Amino acid sequence: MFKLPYIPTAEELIDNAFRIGSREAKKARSTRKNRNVRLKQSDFRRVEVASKFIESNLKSVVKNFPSFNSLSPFQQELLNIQVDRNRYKKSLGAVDWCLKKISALGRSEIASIRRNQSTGREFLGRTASLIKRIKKDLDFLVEVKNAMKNLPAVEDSPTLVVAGFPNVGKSTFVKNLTGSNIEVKPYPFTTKSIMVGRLTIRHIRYQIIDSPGLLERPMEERNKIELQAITALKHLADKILFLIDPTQEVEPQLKLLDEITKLFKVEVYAGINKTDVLETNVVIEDIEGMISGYRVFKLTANDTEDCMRVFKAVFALS
Ligand SMILES: Nc1nc2c(ncn2[C@@H]2O[C@H](COP(=O)(O)OP(=O)(O)O)[C@@H](O)[C@H]2O)c(=O)[nH]1
Ligand SMILES: [Mg+2]
Repeated sequence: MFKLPYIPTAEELIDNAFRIGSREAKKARSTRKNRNVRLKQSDFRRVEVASKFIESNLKSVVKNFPSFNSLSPFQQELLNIQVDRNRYKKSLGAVDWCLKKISALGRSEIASIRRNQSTGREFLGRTASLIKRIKKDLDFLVEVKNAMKNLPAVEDSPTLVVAGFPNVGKSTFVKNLTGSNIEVKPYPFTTKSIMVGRLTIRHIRYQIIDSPGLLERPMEERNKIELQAITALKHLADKILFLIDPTQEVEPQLKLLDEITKLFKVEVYAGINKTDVLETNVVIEDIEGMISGYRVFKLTANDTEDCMRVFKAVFALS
């Protein structure tokens, strides 16, 4: 989705710059000119090559890193849950500061070498300590990069977000409909981030989003994983399918259903899942009675045809 620059570690940058500098310095020493000229040439090349190398590596980080503002509002919010946006800006600023410092230092050292006032040895030590000062920033940018790489690629197409408590069958539903390799596990909180599946019906592409499970609790107590689900609901959902697992405690699930309906201004459908494991219809009828304001589907997410029936009904495709 993004082309992200390579981010060297501080050690790597120092090591490589010095290695390339000393290789070029050695080359300059092996000419036939007289000794003083050769030494000066060698000192000159070491500083020139090392500073250019550092400059171009750090420039690539600063120039090629996508700015926060170039991301979609959904991506910005999702990224902001994982990495602090101000720290991200600060880190890029620090890298820019360092590259300018080293570039200026390189230029002044080169001038001193030309005037026989320096051998350029000091340059290496000062450069290393400048780079060490941005070590944490470079490490942090690697974190940002990884978070960016894992941002889901979403399209501007009709989107159903599947929501509900953990372990109610959300991933099973999305996986069976879209064939995506979403993880389904018999324990809660398997889905840790937003997963997008796609489905084409009559030449229209639909997105179905598997969101991490939510629990019924105040927004300020929600963890990072839950906040991602909220973000997906807020930015992406055209419709929400709220799955209910009748084999778990039902009341908190219905509370969450109401909360979600109030929070997001899109149509919310209720799906009573796992109907295959219920021995009687009593529980289902009870639940239906409690959510009479909703359009309710009964389904078995394990059954692909059942999932398709519900999906088509949600988008009024018969
Ligand atoms: N019997 C039965 N089990 C189901 C059904 N849907 C999901 N499951 C099982 O419930 C567990 C949790 O499913 P999963 O899709 O990971 O739930 P999620 O946490 O909401 O994504 C898994 O063991 C699924 O196989 C269903 O319709 N019937
Ligand atoms: Mg899941």
